[in-house]
Amino acid sequence: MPKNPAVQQRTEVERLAAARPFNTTKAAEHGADNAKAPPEGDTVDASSRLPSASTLSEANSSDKSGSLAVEGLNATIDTLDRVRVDAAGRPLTTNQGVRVSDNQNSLKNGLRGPVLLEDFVLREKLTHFDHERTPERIVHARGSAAHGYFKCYASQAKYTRAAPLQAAGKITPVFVRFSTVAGERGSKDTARDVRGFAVKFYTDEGNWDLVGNNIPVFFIQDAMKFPDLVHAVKAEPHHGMPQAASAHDTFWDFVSLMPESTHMLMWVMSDRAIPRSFRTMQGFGVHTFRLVNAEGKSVFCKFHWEPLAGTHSMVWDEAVKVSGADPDFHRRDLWEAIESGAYPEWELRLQIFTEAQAEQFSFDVLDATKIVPEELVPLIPVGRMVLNRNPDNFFAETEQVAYCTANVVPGIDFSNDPLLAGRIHSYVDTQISRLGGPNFQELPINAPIAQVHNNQRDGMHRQAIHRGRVAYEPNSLAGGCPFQAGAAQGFVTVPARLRAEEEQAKLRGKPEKFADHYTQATLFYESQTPAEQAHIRAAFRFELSKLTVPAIRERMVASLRNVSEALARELSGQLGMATLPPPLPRALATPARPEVERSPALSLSARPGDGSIKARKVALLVAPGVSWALLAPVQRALQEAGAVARLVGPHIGRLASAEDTPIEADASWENEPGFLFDAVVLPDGATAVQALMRDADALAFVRDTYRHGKPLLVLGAGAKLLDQAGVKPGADDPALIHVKDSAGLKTALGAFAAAIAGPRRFERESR
Ligand code: HDE
Repeated sequence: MPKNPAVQQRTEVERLAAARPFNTTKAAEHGADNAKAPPEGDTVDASSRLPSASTLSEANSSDKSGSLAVEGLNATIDTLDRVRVDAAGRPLTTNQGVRVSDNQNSLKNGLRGPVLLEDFVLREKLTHFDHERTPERIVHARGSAAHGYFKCYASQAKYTRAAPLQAAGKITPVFVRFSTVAGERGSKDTARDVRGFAVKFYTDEGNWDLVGNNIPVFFIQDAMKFPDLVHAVKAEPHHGMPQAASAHDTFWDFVSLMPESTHMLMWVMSDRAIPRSFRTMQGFGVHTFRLVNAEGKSVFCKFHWEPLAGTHSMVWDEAVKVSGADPDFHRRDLWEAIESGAYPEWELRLQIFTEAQAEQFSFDVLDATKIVPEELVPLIPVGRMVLNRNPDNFFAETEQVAYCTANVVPGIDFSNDPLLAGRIHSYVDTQISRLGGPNFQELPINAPIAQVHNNQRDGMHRQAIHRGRVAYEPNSLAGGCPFQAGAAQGFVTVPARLRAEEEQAKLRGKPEKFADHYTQATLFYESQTPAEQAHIRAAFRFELSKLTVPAIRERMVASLRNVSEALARELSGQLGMATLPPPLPRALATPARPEVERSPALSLSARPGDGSIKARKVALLVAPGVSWALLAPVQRALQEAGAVARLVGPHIGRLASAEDTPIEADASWENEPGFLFDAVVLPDGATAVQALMRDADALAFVRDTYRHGKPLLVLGAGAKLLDQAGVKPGADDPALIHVKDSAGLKTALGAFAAAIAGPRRFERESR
């Protein structure tokens, strides 16, 4: 007679429970020493799998239930292959898997009769469609993302036990989302705004999210002010305008009353806020974090992402025009670069300093409106990140990905930055409403690749099907599992101390050094090149000129007098202010003496990039009669260097060249105007040049390219176009390259490529 399984289960359950007569780790829950090094949980091995089963029927498998749970395995964290769907060769079905015979017509009572409520196919399709949108992110609504990996250069174990930094060559998968902040999900890419730079590392020890920006400081110092900041910068609530723009009263009203935002304002008014591409932005963790090694020793750390392609931005006129012609400009650029195999890359660099060093700094490292100048604490390169795969589905991945500053792994810890503390709360909270409940971590894009086992259960859209009846700890009925990992394996918070006695009280306030609002704003402005400074002034002028309340404008100019007298004076003149207002009173009468008064690293020009022109877009203007003999080798050379070389003509399609070779224009200046390209080639061929000279749009193409500081390669008679477009070149312009015939082509192409990879010629703006 086989044993009755129910009786056997009861017996084994009793044995397992009895094996744990008391909670052996209970005592270790108390006292300061235990608090720093919690023990591993107590476990008991079960003699079989029977005691932990939910049901005695678990071995009865089917196509849906599958077979027994594999011991210790959590299938919800498998690769995304598990949920990838490919309908090739498959018939259309309902969500219940029922094949749909007719996807064209509703079920009706007769051909001309009323539609029947019984039509479950129609109702399922419409119901699902009605709910296709989830609420958009309250900030950073518009974004684009890609998969990739992070590869460690060398072990950083002396600083941190974080899994991605443990060994040379170690690879960790990542999913990175770039975003604008203020605009809605359908807004434009090239708005003046800070960009989000959020990296999810799927490490062996759980997910680590480094949710940063492309600017290393922030507007505010305490999370308490975040809703105010966002309400001020988003479209004004009465009429819902302006979209994706800070140039309006409420934003400047708020920031001019919050002088701690001044440093960030300098960055946001600089070209950093109108990047050429996500690929050409730096990224920053912004806050001071901690790295913790296996001995529990910690250091402070700031995270920096350095783009291999260098830092490049747009000019304002270009950004405005691009936003109309291609609101998806950055999204398209990232997508196309990856599709073409030009994988964007960044190097991760760390600024590491001790608590003792931090105390000596003239600024507070817990203040997110301050940087740690690179000249004070150098950057250590620790690895590189490559984005090498576009998502399969924008919604399932880019939209549903949920980043959270609370997602850290052993080896990474927080500082006491009060802005960071608010973020640790806010991200989970917002995902719960945006993604409909507490189980958003189980969405495939959010699930870690590390095992997940805990006693959290139920809630909307639960995916995991837990075996057994135990959902609590301590337990004896599941042999104590899942058990507390303990200090050796688990995440242990650094037992950081508060130093000063007066800090050890419940209070609301800011440290004294937080009151220095202007020193680093001045450092940033003074560290820019003259062209960058001119752009900052122009941005302030534009934004402040949009205000309808003169008092706010005056308050802001008064505040800027504390940054740079020259900046404030020039602005007041350009804004038609009768007098220069007195400087805004400073919160800190005598600011601390800064360690660094000029930081060349803060200029975009400090990072020219690796010289590559991969995925850069070049327009080769064409018209009937164009000299193909000279143009064809240019196109070939650009393509060989990885650039996208497009023939842009008066219309798309076939045109005859001077040599009578038919050529195919793949764009027209109507559907892809000049400002969408990184550089332009003006062709040779008398008839073509004559035609181009008579075409106002072709001339605007040339003018914009020149004025936006971009390279032009001028072939033969194409030079006449410059004149006709009203371009008056300066004497020394390395980005304006002339070639008469094929003899000089090779050298010219070299110079052209260098100019495309290099900086813009800003001096042309004033010509
Ligand atoms: Fe965020 N932020 N934030 N933020 N943030 C969000 O989370 C918040 C801050 C950043 O691509 C929200 O999922 C508070 C600084 C990025 O999905 C929300 C505070 C930095 C992204 C939120 C800040 C950031 C967000 C909205 C002040 C740079 C987009 C949707 C205490 C270091 C991530 C969401 C993505 C998104 C709250 C300040 C970066 C509401 C309360 C500083 C890159 O939770």
